[in-house]
Amino acid sequence: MKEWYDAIKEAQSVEKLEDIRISVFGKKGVLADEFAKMKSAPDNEKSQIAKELNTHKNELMNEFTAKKIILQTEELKRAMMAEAIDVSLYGSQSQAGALHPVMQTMDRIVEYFSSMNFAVKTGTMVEDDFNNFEALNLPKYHPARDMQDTFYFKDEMLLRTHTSPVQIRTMMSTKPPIRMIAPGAVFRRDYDITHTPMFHQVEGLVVDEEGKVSFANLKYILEDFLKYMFGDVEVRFRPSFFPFTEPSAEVDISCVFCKGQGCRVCSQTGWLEVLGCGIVDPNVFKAVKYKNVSGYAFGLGVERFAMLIHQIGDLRSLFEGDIKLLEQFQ
Ligand code: 2U9
Repeated sequence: MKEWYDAIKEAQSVEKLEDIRISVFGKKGVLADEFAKMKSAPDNEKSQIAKELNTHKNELMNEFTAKKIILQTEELKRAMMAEAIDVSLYGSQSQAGALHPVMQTMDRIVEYFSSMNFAVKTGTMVEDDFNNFEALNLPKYHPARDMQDTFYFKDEMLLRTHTSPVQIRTMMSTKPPIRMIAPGAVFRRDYDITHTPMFHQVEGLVVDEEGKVSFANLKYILEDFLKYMFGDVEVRFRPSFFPFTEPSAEVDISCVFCKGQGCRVCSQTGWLEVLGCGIVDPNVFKAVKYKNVSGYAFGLGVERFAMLIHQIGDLRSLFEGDIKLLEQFQ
């Protein structure tokens, strides 16, 4: 029997102890075996053997119970240590997101025009030929359509090349006066360091009774807006052409990098082109059945503004999802 006392004493785990219990106390265990053997012992020895076996049975059971408590306590302690949480450790950090620099710029532009009482209107990115081209004095086969090649669906549906369809739809559904901007994503078949197939525009339109809206009004608001966006810059208007405005102008600011002295960014001219604008062409009003009105309109590319504000060299870098670049503008 001694070896079983030793076995219990030396058991290292509850599992091992359980094996020992089965070997000693089980139906086919050592004690059962010894009691069976006793039956064939001489009668006068039986009671002595039974007494000894019962003593072993009780003592082994005591040893077993005590050892089991010790092993269970140790195992519990080990498990608790393994699961312990070090509250002094840093947690896994989740990074707070931020608005993309293009959206930050867009918000600032919208903020200016909202403060000047312009309503903010949006539309759909998939448009039809009439609202995107025809109504804007860009009939089929007009050469100016080449500059706004886009992605076409069937049934004359396409990805809008500018946000102008929002102004067309607004005029088709509301009477003048109109004072609105249309911010949003637009699409063109373009790809180089200053053009991406998707970019963002903010366009503006003001329409009122004939004679109430002038180029002077347009000039005032755009100069004020550009000073709001870029600080103390010079602003100049250059005659230009757009199918939907007549007369038309392109608007430049003095170069924000060299203060007009001439540098690589402004191609030594001292000026940066930032906007297009003009007096709304009568053909546009004809298309939306507006009579006896006049209006001005303007358009700008938000990415170009973001690049000039943040001094970003390659437009495409804004769309690469590069966290290191984006983190700089939080
Ligand atoms: C209506 C009538 C007229 C919107 C205008 C521009 C001039 C212009 C460019 C700026 C940079 C496009 O994103 S860009 O490449 N836009 O120069 N946009 S006038 O004229 C309108 C719009 C709607 C009904």
